[in-house]
Amino acid sequence: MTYLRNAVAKRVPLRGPFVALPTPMSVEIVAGAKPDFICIDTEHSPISDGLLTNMVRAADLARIPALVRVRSNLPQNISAALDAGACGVLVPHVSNASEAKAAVSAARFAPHGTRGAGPGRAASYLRDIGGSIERARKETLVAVQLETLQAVKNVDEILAVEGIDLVFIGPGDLGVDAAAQACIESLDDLIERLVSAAQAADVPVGIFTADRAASKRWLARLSFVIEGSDAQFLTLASDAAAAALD
Ligand code: 3PY
Repeated sequence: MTYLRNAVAKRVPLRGPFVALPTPMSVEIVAGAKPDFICIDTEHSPISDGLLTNMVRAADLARIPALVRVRSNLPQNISAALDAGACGVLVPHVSNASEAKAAVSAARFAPHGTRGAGPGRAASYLRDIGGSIERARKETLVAVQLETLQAVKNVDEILAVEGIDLVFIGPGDLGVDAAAQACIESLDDLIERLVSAAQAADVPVGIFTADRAASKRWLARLSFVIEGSDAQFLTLASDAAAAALD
């Protein structure tokens, strides 16, 4: 059976949006367009853990894999997403090997990590603890987000961390960090360095873009793109509707 981690490993081209609006309705609306996956964004939204569970439930009903961008690289954020039934986590702001190892450890059960075996939704509430652990060992996707100059500097050591399924480039934050540190290298060059390093290490690599044309270009080179967000789609549609009334 194909599951998201497997598709990422096989470099199947995958595209899907962030879902940041804190409601399962938004998952249902976005899922109706049949993306390959959605990424529920708890880093930049007021999505509580309880609400997150209902959003994952809505994605399950629509048969769309739900990845969760966790609030931060803390074990409790990572296990909350996975215990809710997410198929994987995207961990923001990973800048060196020890942060990457911490993300992998929190997301994987022993012997590959330290995730606690909570009999929550992912384990059918006590009915399937063993089965859910076996499934998680096979299917849980661990993606780390590279979005700082430190991550560019340390990319090879991050790529060497065992258990990382995907490195994901955040051009927005990388651009902010580069500007703040008066980096003389262009954002495009920094991104290219990350892409080349990941490809040389044979680790799947993805990127965020809010632009459809850029998304098509990236999908021709990388196999994983997060395209915009539900909030962005609503903004664009609201502005277009307002302009049509002018
Ligand atoms: C970035 O571009 O930095 C992101 O985090 C995408 O949301």
